[in-house]
Amino acid sequence: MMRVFSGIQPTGTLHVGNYSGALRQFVRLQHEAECVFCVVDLHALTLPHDPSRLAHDSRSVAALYLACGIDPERAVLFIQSHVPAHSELAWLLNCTAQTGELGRMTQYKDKGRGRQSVSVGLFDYPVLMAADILLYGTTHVPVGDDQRQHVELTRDLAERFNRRYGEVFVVPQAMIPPVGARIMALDNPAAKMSKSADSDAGRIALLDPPDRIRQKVMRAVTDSGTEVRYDPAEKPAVSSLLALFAALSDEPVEAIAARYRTAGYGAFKRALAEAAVERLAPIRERHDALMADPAGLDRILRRGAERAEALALPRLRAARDRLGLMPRPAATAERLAAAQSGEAAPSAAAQGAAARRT
Ligand code: AQP
Repeated sequence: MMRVFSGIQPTGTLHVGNYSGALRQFVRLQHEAECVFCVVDLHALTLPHDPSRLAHDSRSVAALYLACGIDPERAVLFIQSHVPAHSELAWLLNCTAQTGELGRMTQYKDKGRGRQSVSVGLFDYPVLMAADILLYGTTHVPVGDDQRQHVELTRDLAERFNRRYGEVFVVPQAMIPPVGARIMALDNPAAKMSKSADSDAGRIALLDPPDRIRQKVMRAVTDSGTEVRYDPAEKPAVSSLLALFAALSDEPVEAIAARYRTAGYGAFKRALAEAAVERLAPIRERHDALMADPAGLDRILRRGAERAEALALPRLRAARDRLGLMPRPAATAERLAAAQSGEAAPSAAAQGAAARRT
C-alpha cells in the first residue's frame, strides 16, 4: 500500500503555489493511499518568527487543509510538535547526516542569503524533514519542485542509516506534479511564489478576497509578445500563469493555452482571475467557519496527533534499538505521554507516597 506523507509550514498565509504544488495533490491522494499530513510548526522556528502568531497560523494552515478538501477521517492530519517523535528522530538522524551535504541545500543558501548569521535550525531543517517523512514508513512524498533536493537527502539518510545499523526505514520517493510544481511570483517571474517573501503582490493568498485576487492577477508581469503559449523556457511568466490556471480549473494546460492563444494577455488574465475567485471563495468560507470553532478544530488535531503517534512510535523504537540505546522505561513513556497531553504527571515521589497510603 502506498503511504503518503507531506507537510506545510505555518510561515504565513498559504498561496496558490502551495495549492498547485502540494494541497491539490494531497486531496486527490487521500482517495488512493494511506495519507499522513502535517502542519510542520517546528520548521517555522528556523527563521525569525512572531510567537504571538504561531499557534493561530498553525490552526489556520490546518483549517486550510480541511477547507481544500482533506477529510480527517481518511487522512491523518496533525500538528508536528504534538508528536515529539519527530524531534527525537531528527536528533538520531543528525548523527547520520553530514555537515557538507546540509551546506549544499539550496533552500539553506537562499534563505540565509544576505544574513550575517542564521540559526542552526535553518541549517538542520532538512534533517527534521527527513525525520517527518521516515517516521511513517512513507513511500511517496507529494511536494513542489523546491523540495526535490530535501527528499533526495531523506533518501540518502534512510539508505545510510539502514546500511550502518540495519533496515529500519522505507526509502521514499518524491511525487512532483509535471505541471504547476513551481509557480512563479506574479511580480517577478524569476522568483518562486513564496509565503514569506516581502512583496504581497507576488502571491495570491488562498484567503485573499476576490477584488484583491483580480487586482493582483491583472498586474502580473507577462513576457514580451502577445501569444499565450505554454513554453517555460521562452515564456516563463505566461507559462507559470497557465500552470496556475490549470491547477485552479482542473483543466489541462494545453486546452487553456489553445483557447487563449490569440486572445491577448488582458483577456487571458481576466479569465484566470475569475477561475481563481471561483476556486478560492468556497475555500475561504470553509476556512473561516472552521476558525470560528477552535474547539472543534483542536479536537480534529488532537485525534490526528494520537493516530500519528501510534503510527510513528514503532519505527522510532526500532531506530533507537538499532542504535543501541537502552529501552525506555515504561514510567518515562507514560510521563512523556501525560506531559504531552498537558496533564500534570505524578512525580515518582508522589506515586510512592500514594502507594504507601493505600
Ligand atoms: N511556488 C510554488 N509552486 C509550487 N509549489 C510550491 N510549494 C511552495 N511554493 C511553491 C510547495 O508547497 C508545499 C509547502 O511548502 P512549505 O510550507 O514547506 O515551504 P516552502 O516550500 O518553503 O514554501 P513557501 O510557500 O515558499 O514558504 P516559505 O516562504 O515559508 O519558504 C511544499 O510541497 C512546496 O514544495
